[in-house]
Amino acid sequence: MAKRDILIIPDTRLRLKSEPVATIGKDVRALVDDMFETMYAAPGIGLAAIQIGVPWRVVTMDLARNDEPKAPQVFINPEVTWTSDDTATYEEGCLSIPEYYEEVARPKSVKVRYLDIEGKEQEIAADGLLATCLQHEIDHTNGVLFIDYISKLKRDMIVRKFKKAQKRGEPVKPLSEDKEPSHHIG
Ligand code: K1U
Ligand code: ZN
Repeated sequence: MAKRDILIIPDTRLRLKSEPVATIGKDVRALVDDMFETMYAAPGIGLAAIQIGVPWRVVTMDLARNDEPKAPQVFINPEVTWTSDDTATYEEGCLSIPEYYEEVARPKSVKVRYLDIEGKEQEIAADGLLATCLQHEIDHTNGVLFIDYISKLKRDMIVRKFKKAQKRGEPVKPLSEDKEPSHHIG
């Protein structure tokens, strides 16, 4: 098991459409182990393989609270098969866009078909945080980021800040700590 580096925007690999997994062998199981180690260390509640640079349709997740036992979940080739008409808004974060949180409205309930780690086809009906997190992670497998659902003005501002920080080799400060008036977003 190894903790891997998480890609940060504007890394163009985050915009790739990941490939379906054909066979769940040793390589996929090793990838899943590395994804859990990386996700728990971050810490995060979900991770898509492309976030560690692997363009395969593999997602890990653990929505257990700190006071609950670990509840690791793996979704291979996950596909949304149904979405509710009603939406729910959740303040989302992303390990590839550290320190930024924005409210995103998505279908409140979804059904997702996927393969489990044994290669068995499963379908899950999800709502609440599970539905939000599944949609966020499936978006990653399609090269979509949660900032694609916010205004272009805010998105451009965020991407610009990360590009600037990357050039300077600096970490990015949360927008709330950024005192330059021209960077205010609201
Ligand atoms: O995919 C990712 O970038 C992981 C992301 C998942 C996610 C969070 C919120 C809404 C939708 C999807 C994260 O895990 S961000 C970190 C986070 O939410 C968190 C971290 C530690 C404890 C609790 C939450
Ligand atoms: Zn994310």
